[in-house]
Amino acid sequence: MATLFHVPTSRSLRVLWTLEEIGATVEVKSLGVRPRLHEPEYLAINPAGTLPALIDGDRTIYESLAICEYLAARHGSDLIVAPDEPERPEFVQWLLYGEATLQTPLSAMARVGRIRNKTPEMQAGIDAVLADARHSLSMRIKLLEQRLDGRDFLVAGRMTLADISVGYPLNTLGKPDFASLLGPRATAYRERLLARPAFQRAAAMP
Ligand SMILES: N[C@@H](CCC(=O)N[C@@H](CS)C(=O)NCC(=O)O)C(=O)O
Repeated sequence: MATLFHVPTSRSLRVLWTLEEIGATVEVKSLGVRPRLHEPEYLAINPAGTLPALIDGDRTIYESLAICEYLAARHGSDLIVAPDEPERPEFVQWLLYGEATLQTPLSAMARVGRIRNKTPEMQAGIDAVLADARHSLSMRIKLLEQRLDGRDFLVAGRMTLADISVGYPLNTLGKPDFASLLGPRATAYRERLLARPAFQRAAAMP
């Protein structure tokens, strides 16, 4: 059985959510802490120190969405929009949008938020990064808001990995600081995704 390396609230949530949607299981190894600096055993598996990683036999996969795609394909799941379906290009676009475009300003905010022992000059720089990231995020959410006009899901009229990809940063956007960035469609979409039993079960994994 494949093994997933997981930290609650990390991007391994996407993988657990995918598994719950499919009704499939893997062995889950919960590391409990940020592994990058503290877990030599994990660094031997993934020298980049990022989560998640999946080991399946002699294969290791590191990117959360590559792992989701790998597992969904192996189970023949319609969470993947197949190459011969009309909305395949939109599927790939939104699959990448969740990580490469929506998540990046959030990651920048989290990264500068971890800086300790700040001087006033550093704080001014951090505030500038935070303001810039927030502005990017607000612009990037506008495209999502537009896409959701008349749609319950992002592509193909059904739940796909694109929704799981975008659902991960949307989950973070529940914090009060961010509520004003989401328009009415993105707010309702976020609530629909997070209410899915598969998401609820995945998010409850320790
Ligand atoms: N694009 C990668 C990003 C992986 C990533 O940055 N994961 C975070 C946790 S959500 C992490 O491991 N951060 C630790 C670090 O930045 O060193 C993916 O989707 O798997």
